[in-house]
Amino acid sequence: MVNIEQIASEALAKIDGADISALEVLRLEYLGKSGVLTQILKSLSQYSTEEKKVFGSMANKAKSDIEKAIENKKENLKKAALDEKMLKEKLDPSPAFYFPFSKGSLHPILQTIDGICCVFKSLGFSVAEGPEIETDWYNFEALNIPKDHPARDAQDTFYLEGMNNLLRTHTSPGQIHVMEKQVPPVKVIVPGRVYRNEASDASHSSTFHQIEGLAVGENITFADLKNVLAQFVHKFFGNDLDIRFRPSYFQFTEPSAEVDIQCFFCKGKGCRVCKNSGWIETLGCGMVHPNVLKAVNYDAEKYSGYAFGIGVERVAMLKYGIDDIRLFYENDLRFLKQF
Ligand code: 2U9
Repeated sequence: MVNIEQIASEALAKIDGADISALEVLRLEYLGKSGVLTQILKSLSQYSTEEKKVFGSMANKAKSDIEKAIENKKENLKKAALDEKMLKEKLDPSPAFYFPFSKGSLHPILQTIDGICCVFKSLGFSVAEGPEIETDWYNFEALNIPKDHPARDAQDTFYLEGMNNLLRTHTSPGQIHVMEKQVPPVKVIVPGRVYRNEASDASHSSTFHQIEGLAVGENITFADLKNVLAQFVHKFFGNDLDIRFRPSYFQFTEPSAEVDIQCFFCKGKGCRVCKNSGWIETLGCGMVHPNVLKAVNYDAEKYSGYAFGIGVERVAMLKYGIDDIRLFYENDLRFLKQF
């Protein structure tokens, strides 16, 4: 009888060093129809019962050891091949690898709105939004701009069917909605898109953006307004800049003022940006007109408040040195990619 144990150990050594195609050859050599072990098992019939028992169990063990070794080796080879492939192709499962487009960015107007809102939030204001289509009452009447008043000329807008609905000319109606729902104290800013019926040029557009602020409560004075606007200017434009208030006129505030900040390009010396005045006109403000408080059923004897309005495009143009407002709305990627 051949040495079955030796045959098995030779087979296991060959299996250990084989590649995937050599494994199949070895399987046929040992376990195939005319394979070494198949022949041994077939030849058992010529032996005595006692010998059959001994050789039979040795041959069956060798057969099962070789089968298992071939299966294990096959699995190991497959895993090693996959590892090598991953390493070669440098598979990177991060999204950037599978998404080969460049990242976009927020529009400069939105970036400016976010920056301004962030400062006012740090000063205790909450942020609210209102609809762009308003009624005549919310956009004009409640803000002390009655029908046929000449102040409506400066805020001509786009009227919808029936003339009662219109595109809002300022975000102030947003504050009216807030006051209707809330008792004082109120401290809110309303950012958003507004509309005016006017021809566009380098500094005017029929669609633009505002951020308006409002604080109403007991004992609120012009000093509170000056304080909050000075803090805004210092936090947003620069710590060392002077501000000045000039008397002005708005229907919804009394008294009213325009706020100039010292030119941040020339620090007040005079340059092309500030037209040699040393000052840049930046926002409007005032104490809320009692008629506005009455329109939302607030007690105008008990409560007072201040309000202010900021033109977002104007701030963005100053901040980024943009000289034509129309660039914001053309969606030209050569312009937008700079932000
Ligand atoms: C309520 C009452 C009063 C908001 C105010 C201004 C002054 C102002 C302009 C700035 C640049 C408009 O975009 S702009 O052209 N705004 O000067 N806005 S006071 O006053 C309010 C708001 C809401 C209930």
